Amino acid sequence: MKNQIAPSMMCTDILKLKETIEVFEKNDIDYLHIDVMDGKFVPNYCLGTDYCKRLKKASKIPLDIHLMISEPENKIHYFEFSQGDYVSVHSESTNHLQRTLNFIKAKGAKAMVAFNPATDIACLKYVGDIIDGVLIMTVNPGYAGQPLVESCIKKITEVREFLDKNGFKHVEIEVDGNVSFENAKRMKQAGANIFVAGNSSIFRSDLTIEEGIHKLREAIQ
Ligand code: S6P
Ligand code: MG
Repeated sequence: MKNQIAPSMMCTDILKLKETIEVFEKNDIDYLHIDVMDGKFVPNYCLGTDYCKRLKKASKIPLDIHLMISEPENKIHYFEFSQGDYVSVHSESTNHLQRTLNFIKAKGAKAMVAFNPATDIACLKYVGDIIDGVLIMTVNPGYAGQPLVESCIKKITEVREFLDKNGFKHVEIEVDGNVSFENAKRMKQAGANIFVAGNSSIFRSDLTIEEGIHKLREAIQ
């Protein structure tokens, strides 16, 4: 499975957004990871519909919209996404997981189910046939720059094994939260192939974004 990098847009310097996107394009970045937070499903507020719309116009890099919102089935139609984009929905955020994933697929985009660190993965049995990806949160969602929840490394292995054994080998695994160079290596070994890059890798004060991308690529080779 192809290793891919999805920079977390909430970690970018908003005043340097244009230059940052140019660096991503020059370095063949795979997705722009957009954290959408509603202050309810998670304590924080972050990015939204207009931001997604503007980025879609500004760059050809596909979006990876991470919905951390309550009842996404009632709000997802406000977002613009299409073929090539990923949209992830938290299993804990809705009573209508399958319906919401189907809505994403009907738009031609790729659907992901997301799990908080303490959430069981049992629903994969019922949505495995719809999804293109599983997003494993390796920190509790809401903030960047948090420490890794160690038990989530084992969860990556469990998810990969479940998918492979049940006819869903094509389903990708994205990891999000403290994907440092060291952790990325372990996450890759456990079965992840899409890596959300934030403050622990490409947005660090001791490296340029480009240097961070190169170092992360080396780590997940
Ligand atoms: C957290 C959010 C993430 C963060 C990312 C930041 O709620 O979903 O996408 O932006 O984890 O990366 P880091 O390296 O600072 O943990
Ligand atoms: Mg995220």
